[in-house]
Amino acid sequence: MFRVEHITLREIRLPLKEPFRISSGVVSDRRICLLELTDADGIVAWSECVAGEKPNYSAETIDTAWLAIEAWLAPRVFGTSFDDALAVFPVLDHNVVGHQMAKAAIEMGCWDLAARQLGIPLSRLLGGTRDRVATGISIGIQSDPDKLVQRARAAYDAGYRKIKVKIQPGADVEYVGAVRKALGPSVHLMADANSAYTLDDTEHLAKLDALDLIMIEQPLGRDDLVRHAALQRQLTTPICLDESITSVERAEDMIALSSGRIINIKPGRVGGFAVSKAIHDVCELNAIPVWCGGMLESGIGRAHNVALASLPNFQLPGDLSPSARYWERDIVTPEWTMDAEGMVHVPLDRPGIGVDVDMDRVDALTVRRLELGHASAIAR
Ligand code: OSB
Ligand code: MG
Repeated sequence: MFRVEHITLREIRLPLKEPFRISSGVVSDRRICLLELTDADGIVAWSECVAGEKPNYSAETIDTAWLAIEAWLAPRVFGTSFDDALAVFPVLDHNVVGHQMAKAAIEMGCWDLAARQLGIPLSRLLGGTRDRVATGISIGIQSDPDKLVQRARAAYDAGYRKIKVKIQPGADVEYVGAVRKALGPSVHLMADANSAYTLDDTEHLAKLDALDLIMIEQPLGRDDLVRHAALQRQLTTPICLDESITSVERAEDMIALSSGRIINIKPGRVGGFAVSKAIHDVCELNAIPVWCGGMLESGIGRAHNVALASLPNFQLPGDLSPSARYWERDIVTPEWTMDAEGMVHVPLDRPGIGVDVDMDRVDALTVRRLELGHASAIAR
């Protein structure tokens, strides 16, 4: 049983080491919303809202999430006693359409709170069984194939167990082909289009089949489950859905329609851990492998993703790069690292997310802050 008494919302700005370009946009300075949740006993938990600055990946942005949390979502949890963390999502979801990333931020913070209260690692509260999780890298769109090959080679040498290359029309078959040629046939290679194509591109996308990719992620639009099914019938490469899967029902639809054969689970995209676990379970029943995606998280969001990726059906390497891939310095200690085998270790030696938040650094990076609590919820 737990009760959230207070949430401090903060926005920090964290500059990426280098801009990250995908087909729908580019980001260089990450605007990140952090939640610090406190319960009645003074236990403090953390979470991160993964919404970006612009609505290019989904309809949400950090500003819409901030509003949703302040106005509609946080007031629902204050003063409510929850039997367990699974009970939080239905309360946030009832009669609030969308805003999955805002819901997830609160919900995942509640999971950390529950784990800390029980004195167990977040991974284990979620049902995780692994001690280490395999890591892949997601490489943004580069100016030419040679640059991409350089990046991919460096990642392969560093030990990454999967190399994902962002693609868009004009930077696809030739680019990925150059990487396949340079790194050889055994490297686990994939491409992510972030919805950059339509069914008119079927013939062109089918050229990727010759490159023996482990999957192609989200080639078509987020609402295009039927069209993805048509495309999948024309490809030997498995389609993996990302943007399209926003709920358990969408995962079931993908399976029923054969719109794809793999799912990238991002807890932020689906409203948090309860839904992530349900998607994990439905996929396991249907022999659909899943892996944990990333949204350029800070060390706090990464902690949540690593905990989720320790569940059994996370069979493929996740987008869980170490801190140093993104930031000069992360906001947690220890920072996230990867061993020479491309594995990230699941922190199992302490309760909750398993890393400490560097408060001095967070304070220094904070550009806005809002205190939300039980009293203000009643006043509203
Ligand atoms: O499609 O997976 C994606 C980042 C921002 C928005 C969408 C995506 C991504 C990534 C980043 O691929 C993966 C990472 O966090 O390393
Ligand atoms: Mg993706």
